Amino acid sequence: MRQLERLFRRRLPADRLLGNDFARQICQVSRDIRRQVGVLADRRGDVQHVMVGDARGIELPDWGRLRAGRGRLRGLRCIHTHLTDEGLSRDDLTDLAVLRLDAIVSVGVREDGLPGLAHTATLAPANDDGRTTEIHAPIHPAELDLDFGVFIRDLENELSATTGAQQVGGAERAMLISVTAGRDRETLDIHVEELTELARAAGVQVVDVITQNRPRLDPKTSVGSGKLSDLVIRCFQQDIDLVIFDQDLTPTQARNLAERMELRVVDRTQLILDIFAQRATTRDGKLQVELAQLRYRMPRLAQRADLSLSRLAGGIGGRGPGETKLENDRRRVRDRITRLERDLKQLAKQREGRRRRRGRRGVPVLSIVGYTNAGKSTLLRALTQADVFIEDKMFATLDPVSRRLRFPREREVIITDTVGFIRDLPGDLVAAFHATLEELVDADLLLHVVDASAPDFERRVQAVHDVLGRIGLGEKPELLVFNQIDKLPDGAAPALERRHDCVAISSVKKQGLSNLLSRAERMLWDGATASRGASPFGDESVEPRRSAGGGS
Ligand SMILES: Nc1nc2c(ncn2[C@@H]2O[C@H](COP(=O)(O)OP(=O)(O)OP(=O)(O)O)[C@@H](O)[C@H]2O)c(=O)[nH]1
Ligand SMILES: [Mg+2]
Repeated sequence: MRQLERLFRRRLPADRLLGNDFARQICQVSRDIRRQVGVLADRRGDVQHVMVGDARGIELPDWGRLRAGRGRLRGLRCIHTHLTDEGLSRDDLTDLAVLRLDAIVSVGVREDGLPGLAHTATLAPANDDGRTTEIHAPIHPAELDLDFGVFIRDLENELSATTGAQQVGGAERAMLISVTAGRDRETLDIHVEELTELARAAGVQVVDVITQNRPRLDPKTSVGSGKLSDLVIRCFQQDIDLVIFDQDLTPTQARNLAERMELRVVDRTQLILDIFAQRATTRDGKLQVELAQLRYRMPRLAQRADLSLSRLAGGIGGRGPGETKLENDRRRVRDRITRLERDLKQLAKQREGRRRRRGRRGVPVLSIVGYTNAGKSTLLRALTQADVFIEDKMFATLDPVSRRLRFPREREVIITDTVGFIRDLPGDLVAAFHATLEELVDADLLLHVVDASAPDFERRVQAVHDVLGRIGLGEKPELLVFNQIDKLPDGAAPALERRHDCVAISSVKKQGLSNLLSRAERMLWDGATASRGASPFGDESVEPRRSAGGGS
């Protein structure tokens, strides 16, 4: 104990990584007690911590949430002994990365208690070969003549040069991670591309994309633990502080990852929720998003009430459901959920009233549905000249918009545009958006808009059908509308029309719209009239019916 305590009073030479006297001293203690011994020393050379491990390992103190500055090292170096002269271990390198140490050094202890070789690693600035650490050649402490003061100043300059240059417009810098259990390459690419689009829609700058194929996802951290320390360093090198997982993370995985990476970690569901939170403008929309966010957070709160919420639950750029509501208190969250549910029920009742009045007037309803970014709002605008928000971003539309549309022969319908769908739409979101989606219940015909230029359009059609099925609308009559045909090569559109029994249009170029209207008209009036021999538009008078060859 006395010898260990004496280590605190030691001062390392400030301009040297490690003096030989010091190496002798920790090696001596280490051999006496047959355990690893280590210190953390600051830039002045003062020993800040003394650590004692066992024969094979040593644990560094837990800094909690204290973080080094952006692109900065922590100003501490770790010097510790290894009872056998095997060099730095994987754990050593992980500590170097996660704790952003100036350097980590292991000194082998010889049988006679004298120091053997010193193995040193430092973090590498971003480089083309994807190297994350610099492993220096092993050298005896007595021969170590590196000027550490100069070395660390240069390293920090290099680090801040690479990170500083990458700073663009203040957008958050993110790494995307897709861990797949036996998915094929093509599916993986599509998933990554979609996640990139989602990130872009959330206003995040994607700096790095990592994919990993594992036979099985790691239940604790999703990615394997070896990969994890690599990821931490890559994030550090590229000044990334947000990690987005394509796979939904369990509360346990999210917590483990946030703790081990010392970074903010979100999954796809959270990302989508965040986009929704940014886009919600109406009272309905805002309440629904908040409800979905809280439901998502609830099990994560329940797990660990004491963990700082900012990292686990915070949205992109800290846009959660408001600071005051981010109470780290399950009961309050539950109360809030109950209130939101009540308010939303109230609003749903009002909407129901509006719908019934509309229904009595006998105006049929055409609802535009489809995958997000397919061009639904563009179609609404092309048909009605409505001034709606259109953007080449996912989930541009959140709140439903309805317009009157005059058909030829003086017939009138109401046409509505609403939130787009996506594959694996999170359950909480479907539940929370029930109020909005139930507008679709009244639809007499669904115009299912498909981006015909998407390579995976068939999967998207399937994803939309899945969501429709989940909200109980799988049997609604549907007209498939293949949009964006202006992007296709000549002759492709007629082929699509034949193969999928759809109408092919371009909302932007306003091609095929009259064809679309006459098909819709036939399905609304003639088709239903033929089957029922009566006016189709009394309340509840339309028999659910899928269009022939709905393409599903
Ligand atoms: N080339 C081409 N682009 C189109 C067409 N229709 C829509 N777009 C573009 O596709 C992008 C998405 O259009 P939106 O109308 O916002 O799509 P949306 O389906 O409403 O999307 P969300 O509301 O985000 O789900 C925009 O950049 C449109 O300009 C089309 O027929 N041709
Ligand atoms: Mg839209």
